[in-house]
Amino acid sequence: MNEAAVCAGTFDPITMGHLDVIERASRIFPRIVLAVATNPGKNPLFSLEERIELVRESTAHLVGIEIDSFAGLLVDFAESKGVRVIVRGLRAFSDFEYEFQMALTNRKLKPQIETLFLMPKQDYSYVSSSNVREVAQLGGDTSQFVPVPVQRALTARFG
Ligand code: COD
Repeated sequence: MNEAAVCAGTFDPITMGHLDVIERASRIFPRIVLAVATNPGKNPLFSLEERIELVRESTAHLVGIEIDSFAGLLVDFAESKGVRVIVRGLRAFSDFEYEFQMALTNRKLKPQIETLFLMPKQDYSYVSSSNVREVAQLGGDTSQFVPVPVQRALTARFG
């Protein structure tokens, strides 16, 4: 497919689940824009610069990846990049309602932009950034859930 796609998220931090979806998308699309949301309202554990750097290091093995940040509407960001496809990961049924509302809202805002859902490998379908943060904060081993650069950053932060 000679198209590009945006994979957007807070990525606080990027997990093996995110990475699985990004790898699947990059097998379909030659160009992937990874859009790291500033999301100050979520009070992220990692700063925007740290999240971008961890996304960069964790996706260094992939070709056709661009990394950027955004603060406004995702559809406006996608349009500014000349991208018509937003890729989202669907972990479980519980993700569906939120994703459904977001996809339809985005379609109302910009009908020319399509949302595409990809499911991760089953092993990663339960992984979330919030669980990873909690395990790390409580001294648990996060190595199965996150790429190596993230594990290093979590160890540096929490010991
Ligand atoms: N397996 C598969 N997919 C996963 C996994 C996993 N284990 N973990 C996360 N994902 C997927 C998520 O489902 C999502 O598709 C993506 O990875 C990113 O996840 P997060 O949690 O890092 O990021 P979100 O979902 O908090 O990001 C939300 C946005 C910031 C993209 C969204 O709020 C947004 O677009 N904001 C801009 C404002 C806007 O445009 N609003 C209008 C739409 S309502």
